Amino acid sequence: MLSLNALFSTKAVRAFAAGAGLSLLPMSAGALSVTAADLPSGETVIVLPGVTVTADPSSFLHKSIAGYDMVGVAGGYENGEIDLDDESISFAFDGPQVVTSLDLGALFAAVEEDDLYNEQARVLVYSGKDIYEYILSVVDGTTAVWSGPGTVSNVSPATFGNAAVWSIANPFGNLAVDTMVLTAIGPADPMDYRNNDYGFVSLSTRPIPEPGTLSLMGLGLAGLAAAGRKRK
Ligand SMILES: [Ca+2]
Ligand SMILES: [Ca+2]
Repeated sequence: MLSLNALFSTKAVRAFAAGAGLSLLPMSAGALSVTAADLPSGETVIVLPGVTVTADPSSFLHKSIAGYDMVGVAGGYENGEIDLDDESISFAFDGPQVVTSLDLGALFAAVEEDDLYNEQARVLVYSGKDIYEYILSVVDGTTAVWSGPGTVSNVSPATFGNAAVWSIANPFGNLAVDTMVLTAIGPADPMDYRNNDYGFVSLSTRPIPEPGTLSLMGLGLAGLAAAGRKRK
């Protein structure tokens, strides 16, 4: 069976909707893709199509490790990473999105990059009035655990000389995400303040049809069905 999105994007539905003078504007938000390259060093707020990205409390700063470009926050305990000095990078979507992938880097296994422990990343998600917390925990050089739905895979090993990049597919399931915030979580040893710092590599999303769109789509599908019957 076709998903709603697949149905909605079929040419027939669009053609019918256009013919009936129905607006498909909410789809114009479309799927989003953000990479570190979209967030230049020195900037604090970047407005991209469909999403506004903010670095706090200072500016974006890039870091290149083993050929992987990632972006964190300038200053704090570790330049160019999101660290425990109350740093964050937030993604505020113009309309709710389902996040389909999230890639994070510089999350190393214990003792590989001066960290005493396997690093962790903390991701907060705002959905309507609810706030959810998710944690990515490195287990070893090529294994990590994600506390949410979806699956995490290793892109670059979490060992010295590599970039410790992890890719999480469908990290929040079908949750309608208004805002996603990348933050650091306290380390097991408060003295090891550089533990659990990391960088943003990329994300991608797909839009959630708004209620108005769904009802329009219902009209469109009904019309399509009717048109189909007439042709027979
Ligand atoms: Ca920092
Ligand atoms: Ca790190």
